[in-house]
Amino acid sequence: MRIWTALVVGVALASLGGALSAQTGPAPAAAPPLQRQGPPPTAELGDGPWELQSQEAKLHVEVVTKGLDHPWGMAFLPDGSILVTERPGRLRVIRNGVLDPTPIAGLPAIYAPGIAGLTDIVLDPNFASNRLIYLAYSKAAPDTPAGTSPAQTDATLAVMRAKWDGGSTLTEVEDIFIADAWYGKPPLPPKCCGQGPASGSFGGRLAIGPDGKLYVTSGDRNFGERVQDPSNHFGKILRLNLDGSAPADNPFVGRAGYKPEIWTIGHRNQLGLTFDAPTGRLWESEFGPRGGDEVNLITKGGNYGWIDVTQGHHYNGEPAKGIRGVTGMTDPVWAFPPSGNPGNIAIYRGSAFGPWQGDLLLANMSRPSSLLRMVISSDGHVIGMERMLENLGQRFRDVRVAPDGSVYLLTDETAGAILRITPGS
Ligand SMILES: [Ca+2]
Repeated sequence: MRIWTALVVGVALASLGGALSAQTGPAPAAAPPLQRQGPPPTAELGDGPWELQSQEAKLHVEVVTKGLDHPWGMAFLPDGSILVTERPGRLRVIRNGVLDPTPIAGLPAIYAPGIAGLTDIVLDPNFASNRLIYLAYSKAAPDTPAGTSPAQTDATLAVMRAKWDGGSTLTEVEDIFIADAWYGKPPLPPKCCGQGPASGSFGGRLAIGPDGKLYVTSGDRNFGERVQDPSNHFGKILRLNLDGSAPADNPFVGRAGYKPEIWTIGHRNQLGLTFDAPTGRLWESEFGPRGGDEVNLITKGGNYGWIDVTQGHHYNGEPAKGIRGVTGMTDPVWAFPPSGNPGNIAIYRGSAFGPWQGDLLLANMSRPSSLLRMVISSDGHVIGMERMLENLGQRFRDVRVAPDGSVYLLTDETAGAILRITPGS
């Protein structure tokens, strides 16, 4: 078994050679030319099922539903149902493998231009008894007059809590946290580096830690100049009590000029976040600028570099101040050359795919994209990589390991799907 495992990792590494050396070699001298043409259309997803051969397992891929609009996050309920968010601002439920055609009512107003909107969902650790759920979303300033265009609106990231009794509407809906990252209403300040619009880069991933705390990714809003300033929530990972307050043992509590909710600093747009229970590690994936997408191991109080340090290129070709190995900054475990377009991540722990134990699965949003399986060494380095499901031609937003060890994917499409992967025969 041990010999077989070593052999398989060797094969995976062989296919990875060029990319691995790019992690330690010098950065390219000049930015590659920026392609400005629109993305190619995504292929329509067939009905499946598909039987696929991957490096270490046969895969049976089936469609659970194709009836979702840009699904973003999902949560498995104790009774086997699945709650799913749709980015435009709807919460859906799948019972016994069937999508309820009626969205669950009771959500607050959601600011949803571009890639903003309703993002992630997690269940309270005591959901079975208290029925509480947490949702991240982007929110317009409360004083915004009705009918104001999104481009004229200040917005930020918020986390709401609600009770869901399994029926048609949420109750006890309240914002437990609103990020101090209001931004978007003109006149906008001048910005460097060819950064994108204020309606992008909200982050919005959630994870509950083994400590029972709520971890929240708060993106840089394409205003990277604010990220290294710890007196705001731009480009941070936050750690909250379940009522939205800051835990007393957060790293910067009581320090002048620091928001007490900050767990880590120096992020751009973190769309993946997951805890690995056996190791206690917190993993994160993050959109960087061109060629600077990252997978990070998150440690308390760390600074992950953005906007000063990146292995990518700024969109206007301006060089970064630092690339890697900068004192005081934590380098990524993995930086994608040239681009990874990472969605959510999951560490595989389950019975269905034995050889994948401890591997990092990453939902990838290139066109066409893949489910990446990254082999992780015991000390937390990437030592192998496999791309799967590229033949389906979809963009993958979310990946989760279900309680039964099967793997669920959300496609980031207008006719968005849930796919379920079980062992093939
Ligand atoms: Ca970084």
